[in-house]
Amino acid sequence: EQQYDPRAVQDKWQARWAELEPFKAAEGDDGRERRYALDMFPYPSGDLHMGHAEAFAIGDVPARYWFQRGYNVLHPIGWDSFGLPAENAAIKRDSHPAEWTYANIETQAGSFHRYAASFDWSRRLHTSDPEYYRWTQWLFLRFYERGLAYRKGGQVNWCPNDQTVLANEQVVGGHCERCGALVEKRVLTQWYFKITDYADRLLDDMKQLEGGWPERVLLMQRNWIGRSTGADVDFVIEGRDEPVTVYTTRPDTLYGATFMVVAADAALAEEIVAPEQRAAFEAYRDEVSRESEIERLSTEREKTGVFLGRYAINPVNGDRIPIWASDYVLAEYGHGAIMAVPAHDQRDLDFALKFGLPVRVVVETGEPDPAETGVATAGDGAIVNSGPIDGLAKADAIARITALLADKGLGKAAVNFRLRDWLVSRQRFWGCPIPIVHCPACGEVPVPDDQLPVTLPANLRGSDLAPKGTSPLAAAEDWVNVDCPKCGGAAKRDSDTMDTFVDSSWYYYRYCSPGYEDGPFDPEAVRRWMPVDQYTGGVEHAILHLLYSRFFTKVLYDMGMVDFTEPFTRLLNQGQVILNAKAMSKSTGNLVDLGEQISEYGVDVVRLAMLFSGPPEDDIDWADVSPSGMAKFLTRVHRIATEVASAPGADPAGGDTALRRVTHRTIDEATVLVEAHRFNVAIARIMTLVNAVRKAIDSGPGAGDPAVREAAETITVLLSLFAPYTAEEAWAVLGHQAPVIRAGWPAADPALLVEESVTCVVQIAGKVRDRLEVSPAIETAELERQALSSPKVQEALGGAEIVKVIVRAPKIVNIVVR
Ligand code: ANZ
Ligand code: ZN
Repeated sequence: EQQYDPRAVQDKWQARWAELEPFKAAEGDDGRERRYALDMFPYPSGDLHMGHAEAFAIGDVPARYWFQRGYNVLHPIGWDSFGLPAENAAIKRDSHPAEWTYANIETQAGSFHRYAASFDWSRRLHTSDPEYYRWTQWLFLRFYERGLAYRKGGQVNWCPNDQTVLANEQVVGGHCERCGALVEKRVLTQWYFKITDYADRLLDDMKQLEGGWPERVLLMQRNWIGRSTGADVDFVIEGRDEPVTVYTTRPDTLYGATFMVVAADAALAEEIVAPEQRAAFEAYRDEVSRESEIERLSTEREKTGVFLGRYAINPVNGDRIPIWASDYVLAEYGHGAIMAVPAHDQRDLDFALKFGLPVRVVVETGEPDPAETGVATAGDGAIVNSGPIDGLAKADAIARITALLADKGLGKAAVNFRLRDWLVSRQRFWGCPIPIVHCPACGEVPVPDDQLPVTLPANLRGSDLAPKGTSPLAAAEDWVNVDCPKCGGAAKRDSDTMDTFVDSSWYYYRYCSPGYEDGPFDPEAVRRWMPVDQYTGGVEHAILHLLYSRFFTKVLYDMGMVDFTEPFTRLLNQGQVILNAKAMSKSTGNLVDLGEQISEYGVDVVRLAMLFSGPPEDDIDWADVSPSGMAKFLTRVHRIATEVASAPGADPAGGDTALRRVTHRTIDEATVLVEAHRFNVAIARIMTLVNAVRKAIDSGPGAGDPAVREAAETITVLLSLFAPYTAEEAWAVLGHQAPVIRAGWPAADPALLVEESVTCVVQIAGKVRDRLEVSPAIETAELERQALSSPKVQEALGGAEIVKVIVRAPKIVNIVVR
């Protein structure tokens, strides 16, 4: 007998699929149910690695399951092909970023084919293609018209290594998300998308995602948006006409406000500082400008600050309180100034104790005096030392004081968000050009739609692209100088490019109607396919990409272009592939090479090992997986198919009922498990069925038994989701002409799902009239129904009047007649 080698069958089936195109989505409506399975599209950095292999194996299962069920499935692929690595490679190799990018895309596409990904290749897109980014620019202009894309000057995050600005979302722990450099602050004029206009809806619409998205992703988004409720309170400043507004979540503690703190880098501090304190203030402010936001918000660090030499009046008790500047208050949050309540806020207390400022308790929590212990009391308790609100509990006190302030015109209820507008301009070359022209006479002028796309110049390469702090496009004279679209005068193109997260915020719409010429997508096609039923990708996108995509979708909804408000119904975040507990990443290198694994074991073994190792959300330690165990399993499956195929035909009426029960229970459970994304358990069930078949062949009715064939075919179809090449091969061995992808999904026979049965005796007036085979778990009402509808019972009753039915499930039914 020949040994089964999973590698030997790959090319044959690959060619067959290429010919049949079984993964092509059907246009139009053919009456079938539709499903959209989406994988986060890759960045073309070199060839596919183990992380891709895992993510795409996981994403392939629901898609193949839906194909198998006969649904019309959209399972597309494309590339997120703008971005810095291409540009850095081009600088190093003295080439154009497109060369590196498109070469890598071809390599990855070849690997995806080999890896048996069930993609509809006809919808392939690349975000760096002019026919794609034409529509990214078109969307930018629609945002611009709606006031959702705007330019403003201000402090921004600057990566000194990549020489470009970064969005807040791209700063992780004070470092550049991409290169790890310590992020600096710079004051620059940049483009922003007004995502803050959508903060409430981004939060509220999460209700639609509960149950479909991982709880932790929803939590991360909720925290990132960071809605807080409280009040704005106006403080009069001595010697200044305008009062200063502070935002507080605890207006109930207003009587305990003993000083005020202004962000050291806020314009207000600069404006109000008294002359004698100016030198000290400026020295301090310069220090602060070098700190990261993380450092500033740290509760561990010793507090620093400087007195501004000015006083404010507490609006409820008239106290004259000093105004300080410090780094622990952020210029960009709330109003950039706070009322400090040291007794009940730890940071305020640390500051008060450091600088000898008064501490006044206004909530009686029963805890020791904060001024003594250095621990602020944040618990609930009755309000004290607070005039008209004394004795009230927190919620009542907040309501009361807010109303009082509102009456006097000194404040109002307020909501604040942590979310900031999305900084979208980048000073780099390999991105989507911003379609705006700056004209000395007309100002910002949008490039007319019929002049899109504004394409990148092809003649810049190598050192032309080296980071210099301004976009390399600004130096491309023949590109940047244009006539103003409005007045025809000499003008300049905006030379920044868009954050690549703009490109990826809408690619899944383009898949619905690739090549559509009249807009970014055909609204009809989007109505048919969207929202995405299943989105698979890494949890590293829990905030950035998913939040931006949700934002885009809401804007498209407001533009009347789509009729739903959330793009992704269900989200699955796969774990990482690690080795000996070390993550494989850019810094540690790819510890296991995907290409080598595939050459050694074959695609099916690698896929199966990935999927069998644990729940898809968990990390896979490649040191713990057993490719050889998977190879043995596939060999067993193949051997069963061979034996069944060559067995002499047996009596078709025969059939091992015990085996049939196992088969149908496996179908039933595998269906539920696949839908619940418990792929590893589904595979374990298939393995159990394989064992049962082996036993039936060796020491049961033998390979010719119809129940054995049924089981072998079931194994093959179920396995096609996880090890598609082997499944096709086994299916052909079993004698089928059409591929297994066309075999449909098996249906479990409910009669065979009954665990085991017990005999129930049905008596009429004490005499046994029938015996029923029922499930041991049968419910009383169902058993009564079955007993009464039994023909034998009906006959014995012969029209007699039933007085009572006594049911002792599952064993006895007693019918009392008159
Ligand atoms: C007085 C107070 C008393 C406060 C108390 C808290 C506790 P969230 O929940 O994050 O919105 N705050 C306001 N603006 C700030 C800024 N720009 N930088 C740093 N801190 C700021 O936090 C709101 C609370 O954080 C506000 O409520 C304010 O301190 C502070 F027992 O006001 B609170
Ligand atoms: Zn002009």
